[in-house]
Amino acid sequence: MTTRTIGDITIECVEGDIVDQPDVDAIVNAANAQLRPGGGVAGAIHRAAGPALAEECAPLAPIRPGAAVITGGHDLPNPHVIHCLGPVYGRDEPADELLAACYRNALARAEETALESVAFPSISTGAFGFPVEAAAGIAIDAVVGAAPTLNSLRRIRFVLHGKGDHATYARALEHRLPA
Ligand code: AR6
Repeated sequence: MTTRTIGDITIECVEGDIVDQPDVDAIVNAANAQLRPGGGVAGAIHRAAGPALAEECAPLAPIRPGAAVITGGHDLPNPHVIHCLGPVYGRDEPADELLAACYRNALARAEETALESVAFPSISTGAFGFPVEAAAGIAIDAVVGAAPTLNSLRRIRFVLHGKGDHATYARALEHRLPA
């Protein structure tokens, strides 16, 4: 695990599975516009949460790239899920700004609900094709940039699938907040 603190907020990068983070108040979904179960992160979250999650999501859809909405966690160990629609790389522009907006809007939903902890996957870097190196820099910049404005959040975790993505996010965090 790679960890940095900024003010009283801890930012962590861990290798793991987004549906296996029982100690956080919300996990973030790399959703589709219709907020339906899909592949990747969305598939894993809907499988673990059970069908009631899709039922709660239906009236909130569709959402636009960069947007974030919050629901309950249903059968997940987490009380909440925050669903973000990342940009499809090469189609939704400006891609960098839309990706940053996902992270900022997810943090805003968490703060509105007075959450203390949230875990993000690497939004847009799977089916949506965003290059992970660039996405990691944008994600870390967005979270570190928002940190001074946060009131309730104390812990923000990035959960990366695989050693390569973990190393990329950890490097971006170390670069943005040198020890
Ligand atoms: N835990 C953590 N990371 C994961 C997990 C997991 N369980 N599963 C995959 N990843 P993606 P996107 C990584 O495709 O690019 C869906 O079909 C994965 O290796 O889930 O935003 C939706 O329905 C990759 O690095 O999200 C949408 O249509 C990253 O998470 C679309 O894909 C994101 O991969 C969203 O595409």
